[in-house]
Amino acid sequence: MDYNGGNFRLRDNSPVRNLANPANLVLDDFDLDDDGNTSEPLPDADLLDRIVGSGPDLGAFENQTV
Ligand SMILES: [Ca+2]
Ligand SMILES: [Ca+2]
Repeated sequence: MDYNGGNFRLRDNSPVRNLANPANLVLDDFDLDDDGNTSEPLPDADLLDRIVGSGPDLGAFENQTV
């Protein structure tokens, strides 16, 4: 969204949304998002859902807009 300002979240229209391979995601073994579910993928860097839309986004932050 704002590279120079240090905001590395993806814009809604970013071409790299949904491009990551879900097979490469690591499980949330330590339940970092504290929702009691350790069989889901590790949350993103904001501790929000790692997969929104048709697949995980490239980068540390998942765009949460469907
Ligand atoms: Ca996505
Ligand atoms: Ca969890």
